[in-house]
Amino acid sequence: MSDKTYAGIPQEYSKLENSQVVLIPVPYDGTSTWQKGANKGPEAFLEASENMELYDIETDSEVYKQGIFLAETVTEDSSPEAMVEEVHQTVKKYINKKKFVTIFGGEHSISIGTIRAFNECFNSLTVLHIDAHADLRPEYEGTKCNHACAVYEASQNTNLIQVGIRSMDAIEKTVMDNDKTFFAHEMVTNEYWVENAIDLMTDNVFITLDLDVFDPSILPSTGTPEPGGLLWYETLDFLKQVFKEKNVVGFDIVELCPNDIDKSSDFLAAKLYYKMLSYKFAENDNVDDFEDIDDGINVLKNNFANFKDEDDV
Ligand SMILES: [Mn+2]
Repeated sequence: MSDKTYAGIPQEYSKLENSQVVLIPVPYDGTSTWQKGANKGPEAFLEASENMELYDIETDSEVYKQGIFLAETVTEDSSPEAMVEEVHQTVKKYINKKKFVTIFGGEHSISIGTIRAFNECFNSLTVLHIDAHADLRPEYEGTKCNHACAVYEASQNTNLIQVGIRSMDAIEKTVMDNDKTFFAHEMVTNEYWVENAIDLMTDNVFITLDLDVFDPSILPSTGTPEPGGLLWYETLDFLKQVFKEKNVVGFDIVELCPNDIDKSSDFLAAKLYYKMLSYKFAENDNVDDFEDIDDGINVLKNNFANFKDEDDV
């Protein structure tokens, strides 16, 4: 066991028993079709996190004090199916310990396992899929566990809402629910897309965020960059609103494909992760945006209000 902690936080905030948050690295890159390198994502993300300020100005909080446990890395890569099953079981293990579980990839196929675990543990789950790509193929290159199929299963058995989409195959139209899809080219002119998307969500929300949803001008280090993506503050405003109005039960962030020359994407990913935790556990009700939010502990209790008992699973 290494004594490495998330972001170099003190040991007292990094032990499992003291931690509300669990972070599971999954450096899997077995099915990517173009640029390889998402296997190096978790390492680059963790390195950038160590060089980040741990006080969040906006929420006036230090969310690491809720405790963030860096779990063992999921290394299973003998097949896409075996990897998905290992992710599924690992995530479920920590959800059942009543932790707020977060996962950092790796390519997007890992989310088939993360979503399966959350969907088994929480009632009426909404999956908020934030991505440039629709990822709705039932099967691709001989497997249902390809990154191009990341949310097909979720489209069949959860309330799937897709945001930022700007690349897909015609065949995916047969699976896609247009009423629950927010295309990037429409979001540009629809000032109500945030409210519209939130109105479609049930209370329990799992977020799967593919970093290629961001515009390549602010996040170039990803396997399949697409022009016309989201920018930093509009994304944060949306996420903040979702965390405020819904019971976000966990999230994953995928497809960081780092390179040696430009580290800015690694830092964006690190900051994004920390921002999402800060929104989840925001305690300071002096901040206007959070005046309706209970303190962090109540938020977490609420998190499990709709938790299925293990016997129900
Ligand atoms: Mn994508």
